[in-house]
Amino acid sequence: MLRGVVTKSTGSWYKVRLENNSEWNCRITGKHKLFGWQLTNPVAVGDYVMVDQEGATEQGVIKQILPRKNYVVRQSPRQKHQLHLLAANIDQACIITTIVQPNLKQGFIDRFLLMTEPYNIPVIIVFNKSDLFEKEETETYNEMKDLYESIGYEVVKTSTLTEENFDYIKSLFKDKTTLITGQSGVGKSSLSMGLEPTLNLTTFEISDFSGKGQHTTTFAEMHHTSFNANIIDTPGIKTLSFNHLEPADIAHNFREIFLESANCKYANCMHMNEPGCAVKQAIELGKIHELRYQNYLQIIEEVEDQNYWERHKDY
Ligand SMILES: Nc1nc2c(ncn2[C@@H]2O[C@H](COP(=O)(O)OP(=O)(O)OP(=O)(O)O)[C@@H](O)[C@H]2O)c(=O)[nH]1
Ligand SMILES: [Mg+2]
Ligand SMILES: [Zn+2]
Repeated sequence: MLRGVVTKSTGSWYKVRLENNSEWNCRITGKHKLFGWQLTNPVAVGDYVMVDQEGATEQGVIKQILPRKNYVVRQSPRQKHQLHLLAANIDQACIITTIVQPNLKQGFIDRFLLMTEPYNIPVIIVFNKSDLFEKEETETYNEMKDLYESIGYEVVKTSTLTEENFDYIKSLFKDKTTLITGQSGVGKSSLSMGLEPTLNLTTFEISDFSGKGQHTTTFAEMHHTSFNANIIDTPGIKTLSFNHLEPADIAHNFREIFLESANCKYANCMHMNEPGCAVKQAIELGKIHELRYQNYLQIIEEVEDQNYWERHKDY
């Protein structure tokens, strides 16, 4: 058997880069689960695997998935009761977002952070298309930068047209494996290509009508760059739901809310209407941002609704 890393995942076959740098197309057999949940893709980009050659050409079968140091997993958008692995064994994640074209969806940032917090994966939030920023957009950017930096995430703006901060972003990516994520049309593939012009990825004009992306990238793929970075370009995410989580998981993974909750009167405080809630007090004092709390409440509500229907579905 040979050891390699998965560089592309389509859900039915996988590209595996072996230690001698050759790339094989591989399939996998058997059923694979994560915490009893079925996976739409048992192997993720970034997974280390053992493969056996199959046939004479560069084809193989994945026989074993080696233990993961971390992974990013979401509820499958198509199969509600399955999980989808975005990537494994990453050093950091980079959320690409925009203020305009498409409009900022701050809730998406908070939802994405729920997937990286359990493993304390460092996150860089990149605001792309800074060439389109006018006064109002710059103000929004500064507010977002203050908010996310205050809770410990790196925030930087860039533009694939002006190449603002490209050197800095390259220095952040160098010697690391970075998962690039974000909604469709924000410029994930454009940024990967801007940083590494030898890459040849497909990008697409966002539709003028809706301002939405077209979901141009369809499979996750890891690219190695000349400045020794592994960049994982991924398809745009439409929505992120968290059926597989409990309300307490949400409370634990909003970083600043969790920190403050040590001071709540009740150990199991969910920061709704309980007396002596330190989180609500921190919001009033401006220590916790109201937008983060609103997103927290909304996700808790979704998860609770979901759990309710799950428990009662047989009646
Ligand atoms: N004005 C401006 N347009 C940009 C910038 N970066 C990317 N674009 C444009 O945004 C559109 C979408 O870019 P893509 O790189 O395909 O976006 P993506 O995030 O990879 O989209 P999906 O693959 O669908 O998830 C293209 O028309 C790009 O030319 C930027 O910095 N400024
Ligand atoms: Mg793309
Ligand atoms: Zn509380």
